[in-house]
Amino acid sequence: MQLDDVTISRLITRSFTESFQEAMDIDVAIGGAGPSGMAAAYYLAREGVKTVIFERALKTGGGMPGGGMMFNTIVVQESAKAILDEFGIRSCESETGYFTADSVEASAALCLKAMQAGAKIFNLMSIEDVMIREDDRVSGLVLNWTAVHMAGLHVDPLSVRAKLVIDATGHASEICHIVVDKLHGRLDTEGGGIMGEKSMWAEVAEQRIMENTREVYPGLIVAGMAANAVCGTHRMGPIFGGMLLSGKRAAEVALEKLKSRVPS
Ligand code: 48F
Repeated sequence: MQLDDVTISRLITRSFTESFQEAMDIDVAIGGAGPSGMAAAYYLAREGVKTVIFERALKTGGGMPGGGMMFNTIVVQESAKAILDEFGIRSCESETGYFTADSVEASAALCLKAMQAGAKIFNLMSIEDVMIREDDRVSGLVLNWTAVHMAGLHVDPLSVRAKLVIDATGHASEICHIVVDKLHGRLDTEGGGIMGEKSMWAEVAEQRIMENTREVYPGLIVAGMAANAVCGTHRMGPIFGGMLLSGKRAAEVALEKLKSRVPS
């Protein structure tokens, strides 16, 4: 069989368009394919929830592949070891009782498992706005190509509708920022706004992340480092148990909300 360049191009554009159309009306839209977003996607998709991640970068993994200061190893505490095992991520127990894992393997496993559970990831797309309707709840995302942003082009975006949105955009907590900056929305945080992350303190940061992982605005759940940044808690650096546990927790919160939601 002769390889035809145009057939290849047709297949790519048709397959992409079909998947993107599928992604336009979904249960949960997740901003960011870092560890917390991909863990959340896995736990949602395996329950049959239509879940899509929109990721700005070319590659998935967020801050995980970089390990600590480019030493590409992550540390995970005992409480999250079961999640490493569930994703098939090999780890080594150290004499301190912490586990180490290869940060590249961990990122790849999170991505593969989330997708094989049924989640879809669109890379190279940036969330630039949220969709809000009369009930004043986040009901979708507004997207554009990252390349459009990088080139500073004036190109209008496209929208996707979602029953729930998870902000897993990391330190920048970009979706929460949109809600506060554009809509002057009051978040469920101590001061009603984005409290801002505090300096590195793994012990406190990893403890608080679970209570910080919650719905902070109608229709908007916050996960991972964004949860700590929004709630004014410390950062934790290259320990990743909290990211995995927070992703799982965000999925549980979303599942509860979806169950109690009145069908529209
Ligand atoms: O930063 P990131 O890895 O977030 P996370 O899941 O994990 C945090 C850790 O990596 C580390 C840490 C923990 O130990 O402190 O930093 O909370 O992944 C966030 C992803 O979101 C993407 C970004 O490219 C990254 O891959 N992202 C950020 N803003 C947007 C976005 C946006 N507006 N649209 C789409 N993707």
